[in-house]
Amino acid sequence: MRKVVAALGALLMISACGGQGGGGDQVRITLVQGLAGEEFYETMACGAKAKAKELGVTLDVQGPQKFDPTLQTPIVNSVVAGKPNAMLIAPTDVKAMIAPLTQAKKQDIKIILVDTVVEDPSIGLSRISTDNLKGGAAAAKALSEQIGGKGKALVISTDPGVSTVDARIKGFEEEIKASHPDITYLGVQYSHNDVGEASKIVNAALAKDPDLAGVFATNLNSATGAGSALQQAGKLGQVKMVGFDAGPAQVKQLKDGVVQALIAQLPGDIGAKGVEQAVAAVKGQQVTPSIPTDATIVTKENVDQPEVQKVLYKA
Ligand code: T6T
Repeated sequence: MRKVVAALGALLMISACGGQGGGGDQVRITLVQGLAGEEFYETMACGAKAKAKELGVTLDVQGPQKFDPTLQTPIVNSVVAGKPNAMLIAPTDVKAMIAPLTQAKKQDIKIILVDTVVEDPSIGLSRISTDNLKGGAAAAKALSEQIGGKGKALVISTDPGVSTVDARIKGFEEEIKASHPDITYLGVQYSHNDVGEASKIVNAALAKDPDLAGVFATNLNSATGAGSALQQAGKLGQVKMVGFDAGPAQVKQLKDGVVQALIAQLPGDIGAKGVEQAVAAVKGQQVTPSIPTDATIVTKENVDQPEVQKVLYKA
């Protein structure tokens, strides 16, 4: 019975954003997510599927169970073996994913980078992502505003070597250094994209620095874990938080006063634009090397506005 319910759940998830993209069988594209089942990448998959359907191409979506290059590499290898015309991928590490993607390139699979990138700029005909450096700076400004421009601030990220969150940290640090002299920056700690680990980091930070004023969490899981630690420690109000991403758990934390600002990306647009670029590359048409997508600062005050509701991630 449980199996039937699980199978039904899987079917419902697929139909929630219009089913697998498809129709024509001329162009075959695979999207390799950074992490399967996570709201950012599922919203990206929805955007990609809708665009694939519109353009009459076939889209298959795969992703690892953890944001981890050792799990993403075998997926890329098996996608390459199936020889799709194009691959949209969010590489989980700037270095480790270069070798498997080089193999894909050698097979003439058109590679489009969605969200994250690798250090080798020759990989990826097009790169579509948020301006994460700018997003990190925006997070610093928002956090500074919340803590009155002074006090101790901590950053919680996933792992070094992930291009997006590394850029967010850089943007945050540069902004604090340049314009917020009374903020004491405590540095960055890594949660390995694990909610429980992010909570532990915040608990330890509170024990060491009971006067902690602010936290910037660079992505979904870091923010979920950091926020629940602040809530459980009874620190709401004293410690202010800004988080990247806007999944259902983050929006709840915003409404509950756990986090004061969210930076919402446009994962659906990233997926859709990725498919457009992939199709153009396969058809030998002009491809745009770099496409920045927008980010929106979501607060308790604007979260219910219709244009802000549109940028919140799908469950
Ligand atoms: O923040 C997104 C994504 O942009 C990043 O590359 C990895 O984490 C997320 O998927 C959210 O968890």
